[in-house]
Amino acid sequence: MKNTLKEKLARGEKPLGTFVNTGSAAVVECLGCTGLDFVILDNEHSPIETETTATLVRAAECRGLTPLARVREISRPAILKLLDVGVQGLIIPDVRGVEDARRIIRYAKYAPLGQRGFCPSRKDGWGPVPQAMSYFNSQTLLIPQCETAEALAEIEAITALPGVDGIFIGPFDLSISLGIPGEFENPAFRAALERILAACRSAGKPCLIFAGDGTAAAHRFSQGFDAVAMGQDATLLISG
Ligand code: 3PY
Ligand code: MG
Repeated sequence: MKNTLKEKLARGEKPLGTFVNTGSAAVVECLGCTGLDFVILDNEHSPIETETTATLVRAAECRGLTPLARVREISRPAILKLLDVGVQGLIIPDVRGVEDARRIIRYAKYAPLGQRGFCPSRKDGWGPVPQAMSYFNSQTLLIPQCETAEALAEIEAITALPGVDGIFIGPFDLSISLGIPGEFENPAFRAALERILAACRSAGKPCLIFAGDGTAAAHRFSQGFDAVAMGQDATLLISG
């Protein structure tokens, strides 16, 4: 299936999405009716596991939402199972540097970029043989998070890696890791964001970020971020 989020990013369309923590297919389908561009099915900070993710992917697809997933950890099975149920991109938390990024590429991209294992599965209609490998390499958005001081220190090397398709900034964890929890206007935090944006620009890759609400999302777009994940389905329900 074609990755419409990837196309929108390439056209500079500033896509907007949200995290999904409820695990509800009905909620995902309703989000698709709002005109959002993508959802991130959160396998890190919510009870959602791979089996539920497969159901939510179906719900997203039926309403034209691009389904991404945030993986629970950097491991071969965690990454492989999410990709095989048909998510169109992975957000990878807690990256600690360029070696972690290389490991992610190894697990998530087929040869020659990486060493992803192949098996007919939901993503390919349980059909095609490995000739589809280069197609999936091109369609799968692999997006490490920059949310640790260690990743920030190596962000230029991470963004330059072939196989890394963009960076997603986690403001909460990044500020905690920098010793300034929640201080999003602190000069050190602002400088970190500028450094990550500059690294993405020079690698020609999109820079995505989390924002708590619509006002914060508009602010991030005006600062030049390419896509924003605004809140989560649960917070949107509460504020609604
Ligand atoms: C963070 O702010 O740390 C995130 O990962 C956002 O989801
Ligand atoms: Mg985080």
